[in-house]
Order: sequence, then C-alpha cells, then structure tokens
Amino acid sequence: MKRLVTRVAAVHDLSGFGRSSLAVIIPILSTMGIQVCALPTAVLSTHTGGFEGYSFVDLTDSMKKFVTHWEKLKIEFDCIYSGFLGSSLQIDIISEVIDKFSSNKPLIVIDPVMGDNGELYKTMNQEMVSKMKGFIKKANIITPNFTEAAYLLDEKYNKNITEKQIKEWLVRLSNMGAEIVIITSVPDPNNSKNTSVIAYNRCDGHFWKVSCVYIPAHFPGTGDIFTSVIVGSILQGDSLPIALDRGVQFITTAIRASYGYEYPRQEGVLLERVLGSLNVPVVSGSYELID
Ligand code: PXL
Repeated sequence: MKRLVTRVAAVHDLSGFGRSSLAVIIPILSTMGIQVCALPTAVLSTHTGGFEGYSFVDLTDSMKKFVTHWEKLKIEFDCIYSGFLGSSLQIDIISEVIDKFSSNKPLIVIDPVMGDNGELYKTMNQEMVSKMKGFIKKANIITPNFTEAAYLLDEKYNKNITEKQIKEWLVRLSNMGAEIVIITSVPDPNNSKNTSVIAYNRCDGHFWKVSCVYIPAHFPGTGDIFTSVIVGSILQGDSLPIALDRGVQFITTAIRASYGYEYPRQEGVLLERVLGSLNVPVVSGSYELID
C-alpha cells in the first residue's frame, strides 16, 4: 500500500531544554508535511552547548531493541536522517539500521554532529571522529559544518580558506562516499563576519553557494534546524540549490526573530514564532553556481 505521508527515521538525541536535535527536527519536518519516527540516541536534560551539570542518559542498548521492533512491524522509511550520537558504538547500530531498512532505497542523510567553532563538543572524542569518517560512506547527503569538515579531512581549522580550497574539501569529502556534500558556516576570507553554505553534487559536478547575512549572535541548534529544512525540502522534491536557499532563508528568519530579544542564547532560536514561514512559497533564490 502506498504511504500517504513521507516518512523519516530520525536518529538523534532528545534534549529536554534548549532547542536542538529532536526538539527542532520533529516540529520542522512535521510542519513540512513529513512524518518523523524518532530513534533517540540519548536523552539529556539540556543540550551540551552552554548549560552546566546536564544529565545524560545514553540509549545505545535500547536502540537495538527499538530497531528489532520496527523490523517486526516491517516499517519502511523514505529517509534515514542521523545526527548527534550518544556514543561511537551507536555508529555500528545505525549502520545496521541503514542496511536493514534499505530495500526501498531510502535517502540517507548523515549530519556528522561533532563540534563547532574549531572545537569538538564536550561529549565527543577522537574515536568518534575516526568512526564518523567510515560512517559517512553510507550517506547520500552529508551536512558537516566547517569545523566538522576539517576534522573529517584531518585538516586544520583555518578561517582563511579560499573558494578553491573549499571546493577541494567538498570533492574529497564526496570521494569518502556521499554524492552530495553541504558544508555550512564556511568563513569568507574577504569579510571575517560573513559565512556561506557551499555544496557539491558529484552526480552533475556542480558547486553551489549561498551567502549568509551576518547576524551578531550565535544560537545552539541552528545546524539541526538547517539540515532538517534541507531534508524536508529535498523530500518535497526541491532541487539542491532551492533546498540550500530554503535552509539558509529559514535559519536567517529564525535568528532575526530571536536576536533582538534579551534572553539566554543557549535556549536556542524562537522556533515556535517562525515555523509557519516554512510553508510560504520560495519567491526568489540567492544561490550562485560557482563551477
Ligand atoms: O545541535 C547539535 C547538538 C545536538 N545534541 C546535543 C548537543 C548539540 C550541540 O551542542 O549538545 C545534545
């Protein structure tokens, strides 16, 4: 029987407070008309970006049982989307999930969440980095930020990177497996305040760039928000440059709706105020082809 609604298996943590991971992925994809089936990797009281003394429950053992049940139910997914992992052991479990649920060829999206601003997150380590290098082979699309791209390639985090070098990084990352590589938070060597999202599609050899307007605030969870919009957009049938545009536009809208207010940044962007804009038709694109 044909499914009525596109379905995604979302393999991420659930952080109770602070808007990141499943707390943003579920509302974004639901708003985009996509069913989210959560396979939680860990449950935390808050995300780890800026809160002290958080409680962390690793769900590595439970994940196997969840997957066994899903197999018995013969659930099919149109996409398997993974992000923040509770332990490097979970990479083996998710690799198995991908193999077991691959008969209908779901889109595999891996966001190799490991760090930001040149550093690894508190719960990550070098073992995670080396296992992640193997794990991304399984993906059709990967969405590392600039820091994660550097770790995956054993390159230095150097903000003076040229467009030629970043294209080389994209091709090298794609040669590790995924047809589409999207690097976020790429520094602009001509303007230290600006960043861009740069992507490569190995199938047609095109490179795409979307420049991001500088907004003087950093909010955790924005990587999860961006990749969720990319996943939703591609599953709705958008082209890669349109998906990139929608991701950047949404994150910009969300940050603009938030940064004028005085509140602790670690609570994340005021997602609830902007979710509705996901259903506004895309009017004009700002993407560039940079072949
Ligand atoms: O947004 C990435 C992310 C996801 N999950 C947890 C995190 C972070 C980033 O800090 O701490 C638990």
